Amino acid sequence: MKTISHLVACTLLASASTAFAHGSESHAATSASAPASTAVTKEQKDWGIAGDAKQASRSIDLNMGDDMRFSPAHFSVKKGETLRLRVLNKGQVMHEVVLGTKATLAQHAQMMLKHPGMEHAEPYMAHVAPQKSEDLVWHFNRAGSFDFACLIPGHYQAGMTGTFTVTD
Ligand SMILES: [Cu+2]
Repeated sequence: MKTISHLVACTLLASASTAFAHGSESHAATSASAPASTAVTKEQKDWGIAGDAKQASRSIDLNMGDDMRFSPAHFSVKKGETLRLRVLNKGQVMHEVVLGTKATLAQHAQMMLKHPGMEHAEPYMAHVAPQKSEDLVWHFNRAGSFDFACLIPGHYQAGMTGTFTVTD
Protein backbone atom coordinates (compact mmCIF):
# COMPACT_ATOMS: atom_id res chain seq x y z
CA MET A 1 0.00 0.00 0.00
CA LYS A 2 2.83 2.34 0.91
CA THR A 3 4.64 1.40 -2.28
CA ILE A 4 1.58 2.14 -4.39
CA SER A 5 0.97 5.54 -2.83
CA HIS A 6 4.64 6.40 -3.23
CA LEU A 7 4.59 5.47 -6.91
CA VAL A 8 1.55 7.65 -7.38
CA ALA A 9 3.30 10.51 -5.60
CA CYS A 10 6.36 10.12 -7.82
CA THR A 11 4.27 10.06 -10.96
CA LEU A 12 2.47 13.19 -9.83
CA LEU A 13 5.77 14.80 -8.95
CA ALA A 14 7.18 13.97 -12.37
CA SER A 15 4.16 15.20 -14.27
CA ALA A 16 3.82 18.33 -12.19
CA SER A 17 7.51 19.14 -12.32
CA THR A 18 7.32 21.69 -15.10
CA ALA A 19 4.60 23.63 -13.32
CA PHE A 20 6.64 24.01 -10.17
CA ALA A 21 9.65 26.16 -9.53
CA HIS A 22 12.23 26.39 -6.80
CA GLY A 23 11.99 28.61 -3.76
CA SER A 24 9.12 30.71 -2.52
CA GLU A 25 7.34 30.82 -5.88
CA SER A 26 6.78 27.10 -5.61
CA HIS A 27 4.92 27.56 -2.35
CA ALA A 28 2.67 30.10 -4.02
CA ALA A 29 2.05 27.64 -6.84
CA THR A 30 1.25 24.88 -4.34
CA SER A 31 -1.14 27.01 -2.33
CA ALA A 32 -3.02 28.04 -5.45
CA SER A 33 -4.21 24.46 -5.91
CA ALA A 34 -4.71 23.78 -2.19
CA PRO A 35 -7.76 24.55 -0.05
CA ALA A 36 -8.08 28.30 0.50
CA SER A 37 -6.63 28.78 3.98
CA THR A 38 -3.57 26.49 3.86
CA ALA A 39 -0.25 27.95 2.78
CA VAL A 40 1.19 24.61 1.75
CA THR A 41 -0.25 21.20 1.00
CA LYS A 42 -0.16 19.31 4.28
CA GLU A 43 0.10 15.67 3.44
CA GLN A 44 0.92 13.16 6.15
CA LYS A 45 4.17 11.38 5.40
CA ASP A 46 5.82 8.52 7.25
CA TRP A 47 8.34 11.08 8.55
CA GLY A 48 5.82 13.74 9.61
CA ILE A 49 3.79 16.56 8.16
CA ALA A 50 4.32 20.20 7.14
CA GLY A 51 4.66 22.32 10.26
CA ASP A 52 3.36 25.71 11.28
CA ALA A 53 6.22 28.16 11.98
CA LYS A 54 4.29 29.53 14.97
CA GLN A 55 4.36 26.07 16.56
CA ALA A 56 8.12 25.62 16.18
CA SER A 57 9.59 24.88 19.62
CA ARG A 58 13.20 25.30 18.53
CA SER A 59 15.51 25.81 15.58
CA ILE A 60 18.49 23.83 14.50
CA ASP A 61 21.07 24.77 11.92
CA LEU A 62 21.74 22.30 9.16
CA ASN A 63 24.87 23.21 7.22
CA MET A 64 25.59 22.02 3.70
CA GLY A 65 28.94 22.21 1.95
CA ASP A 66 30.62 21.48 -1.35
CA ASP A 67 32.37 18.58 0.39
CA MET A 68 28.95 16.90 -0.06
CA ARG A 69 28.38 16.64 3.65
CA PHE A 70 25.69 17.80 6.04
CA SER A 71 26.68 19.14 9.41
CA PRO A 72 25.30 17.84 11.65
CA ALA A 73 24.70 14.58 9.77
CA HIS A 74 22.29 13.48 12.45
CA PHE A 75 19.65 15.16 14.58
CA SER A 76 17.11 13.93 17.04
CA VAL A 77 13.64 15.21 17.90
CA LYS A 78 10.81 14.15 20.16
CA LYS A 79 7.61 12.91 18.59
CA GLY A 80 5.14 15.79 18.43
CA GLU A 81 7.83 18.45 18.10
CA THR A 82 7.74 21.10 15.38
CA LEU A 83 11.20 22.17 14.38
CA ARG A 84 12.54 25.02 12.32
CA LEU A 85 15.42 23.62 10.31
CA ARG A 86 17.61 26.52 9.26
CA VAL A 87 19.27 25.10 6.18
CA LEU A 88 22.48 26.95 5.33
CA ASN A 89 24.41 26.50 2.12
CA LYS A 90 28.07 27.22 2.91
CA GLY A 91 29.19 26.19 -0.57
CA GLN A 92 29.52 27.68 -4.03
CA VAL A 93 26.96 25.43 -5.74
CA MET A 94 23.27 24.74 -5.17
CA HIS A 95 22.38 22.25 -2.45
CA GLU A 96 19.12 21.03 -1.01
CA VAL A 97 17.79 19.01 1.86
CA VAL A 98 14.96 16.54 1.40
CA LEU A 99 13.48 14.68 4.37
CA GLY A 100 12.24 11.12 3.89
CA THR A 101 13.02 7.48 4.35
CA LYS A 102 15.96 5.63 2.83
CA ALA A 103 13.59 4.10 0.28
CA THR A 104 11.81 7.30 -0.80
CA LEU A 105 15.09 9.21 -1.06
CA ALA A 106 16.83 6.47 -3.07
CA GLN A 107 13.91 6.33 -5.49
CA HIS A 108 13.69 10.10 -5.75
CA ALA A 109 17.46 10.34 -6.31
CA GLN A 110 17.14 7.89 -9.22
CA MET A 111 14.47 10.07 -10.78
CA MET A 112 16.64 13.17 -10.33
CA LEU A 113 19.50 11.37 -12.13
CA LYS A 114 17.25 10.53 -15.08
CA HIS A 115 15.77 14.02 -15.22
CA PRO A 116 18.55 16.35 -14.03
CA GLY A 117 16.61 19.49 -14.93
CA MET A 118 13.57 18.40 -12.99
CA GLU A 119 12.42 20.94 -10.48
CA HIS A 120 10.64 19.69 -7.43
CA ALA A 121 9.07 21.40 -4.46
CA GLU A 122 7.43 19.91 -1.39
CA PRO A 123 7.15 21.19 2.20
CA TYR A 124 9.68 18.56 3.34
CA MET A 125 12.46 19.95 1.18
CA ALA A 126 14.46 23.17 0.88
CA HIS A 127 16.58 24.23 -2.06
CA VAL A 128 19.27 26.66 -1.03
CA ALA A 129 21.40 28.86 -3.25
CA PRO A 130 25.13 29.27 -2.45
CA GLN A 131 25.75 31.35 0.69
CA LYS A 132 22.01 31.54 1.44
CA SER A 133 19.72 29.93 3.97
CA GLU A 134 16.14 28.69 3.92
CA ASP A 135 13.84 27.60 6.72
CA LEU A 136 12.09 24.26 6.63
CA VAL A 137 9.37 23.88 9.27
CA TRP A 138 8.31 20.32 9.87
CA HIS A 139 6.07 18.63 12.43
CA PHE A 140 7.58 15.31 13.50
CA ASN A 141 4.46 13.36 14.45
CA ARG A 142 5.69 9.85 13.61
CA ALA A 143 8.35 8.08 15.65
CA GLY A 144 11.15 6.24 13.92
CA SER A 145 14.49 6.46 12.15
CA PHE A 146 14.54 8.53 9.00
CA ASP A 147 16.90 10.03 6.47
CA PHE A 148 17.58 13.28 4.72
CA ALA A 149 19.60 13.92 1.59
CA CYS A 150 20.62 16.33 -1.11
CA LEU A 151 19.10 14.95 -4.30
CA ILE A 152 20.92 17.18 -6.75
CA PRO A 153 22.36 14.72 -9.29
CA GLY A 154 25.73 13.45 -8.09
CA HIS A 155 25.39 14.80 -4.57
CA TYR A 156 23.32 11.95 -3.16
CA GLN A 157 25.64 9.50 -4.94
CA ALA A 158 28.65 11.24 -3.33
CA GLY A 159 27.15 10.53 0.07
CA MET A 160 25.36 13.78 0.82
CA THR A 161 22.95 12.14 3.24
CA GLY A 162 22.09 12.23 6.92
CA THR A 163 19.77 10.63 9.41
CA PHE A 164 17.30 11.78 12.04
CA THR A 165 15.52 10.05 14.85
CA VAL A 166 12.07 10.83 16.16
CA THR A 167 11.78 9.39 19.66
CA ASP A 168 8.47 8.33 21.20
CU1 LIG B 1 24.14 19.00 -2.60
